[in-house]
Amino acid sequence: MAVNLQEMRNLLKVYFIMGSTNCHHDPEKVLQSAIKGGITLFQFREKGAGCLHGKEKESLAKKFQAICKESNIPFIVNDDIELALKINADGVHIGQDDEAADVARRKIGSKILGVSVHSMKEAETAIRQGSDYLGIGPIYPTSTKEDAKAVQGLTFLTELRSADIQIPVVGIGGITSENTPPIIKAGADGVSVISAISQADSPEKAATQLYNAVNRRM
Ligand code: 3NM
Repeated sequence: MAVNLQEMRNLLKVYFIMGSTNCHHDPEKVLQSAIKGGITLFQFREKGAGCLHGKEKESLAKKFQAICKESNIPFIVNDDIELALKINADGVHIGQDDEAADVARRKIGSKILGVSVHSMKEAETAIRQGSDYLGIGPIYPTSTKEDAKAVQGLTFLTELRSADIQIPVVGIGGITSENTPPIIKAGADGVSVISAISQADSPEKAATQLYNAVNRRM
């Protein structure tokens, strides 16, 4: 799935990330509800205590992928390039501790490639090596990612846009619809969330509120 710059920007608006450990309810129902509410992209991120491995992980990935396919929501796999290739996902997202972006790019061809970056140097490398978008965080405090780096607020995002780096960018970490507007104002194309949707009483409503916040309708 090759995407152009504008398509990528639109896909990042409400980027929902989830694995089996992130929700209290049936994860498939949570994903369906989030899609109804207006998420624009989905990432399967199976991490943390009690997460699934092997066949079980692949089986859940395929269930999520089928749900996304029904609604034309691209399906991204976190870290696990082999799984992404095996099930023909639409893309992968990698961090700095994973394979280098150029290696990932060679493996996945024209699929979507996202990279988490925390400095100008990392951003420039990720761009040179062929990433389609950058993830920047944690913008706000988060308890969802155990090994999250220090909260960076909007400093790095602002620096990146001041340097006229135009690659599509999504903010991540502790984001809710209430604290979304400054992130968009600082130049992000969208927001990436786990708990704001996966732990919401109504994932549908939470996704709609995020969509409205990104599009400055609140
Ligand atoms: N990556 P929540 S923060 C997966 O800073 C992830 O790179 C981060 O979860 C980073 O929306 C994070 O519940 C967790 O805060 C996001």
